[in-house]
Amino acid sequence: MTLFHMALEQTFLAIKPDGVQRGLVGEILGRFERKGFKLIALKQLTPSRDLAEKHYGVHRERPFFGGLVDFITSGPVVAMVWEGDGVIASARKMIGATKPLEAEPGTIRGDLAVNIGRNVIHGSDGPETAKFEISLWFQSSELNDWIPAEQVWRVEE
Ligand code: 3AN
Repeated sequence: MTLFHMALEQTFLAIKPDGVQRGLVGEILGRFERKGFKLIALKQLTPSRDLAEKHYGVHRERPFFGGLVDFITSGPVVAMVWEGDGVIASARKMIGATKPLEAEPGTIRGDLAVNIGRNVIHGSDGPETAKFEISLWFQSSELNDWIPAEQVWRVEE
């Protein structure tokens, strides 16, 4: 049996207050579990304004920034780190387009959302963003390093 380590990526995902309020946490977690990604960290928190403004810093000048920060700080968010091959782009595909009406059926937003300001979930859009967002939302001690039995099957040749 040959064992080797694949180049794994990590991404930051967050179920926004609308997803939590609508009882979609289990549905969303299940999609990433069933896909085969590995859950590295998970917590529920109501973000501070400071955290939200840093997270959405690139949108600071946009007209919707104030409303976006108000919304994301309005209640509990489920923050997660997921790991896997190509997980950053794959999670974005599974999430779907920013505008839910443009998101394909089968995606989270395509199936579960209609409103751009209430689009259920956030996912990092690239490797640099993922690194920044993981370190913004989590302490390194909150990230769990573990090997699912399934990964041992996958690396067998
Ligand atoms: P995504 O979440 O798909 O990466 P971004 O990064 O362009 O999309 O936007 C971040 C968040 O800002 C979106 N998830 C959405 O909630 C909100 N947003 C983006 N564009 C608008 C808009 N035109 N009006 C209201 N909210 C918006």
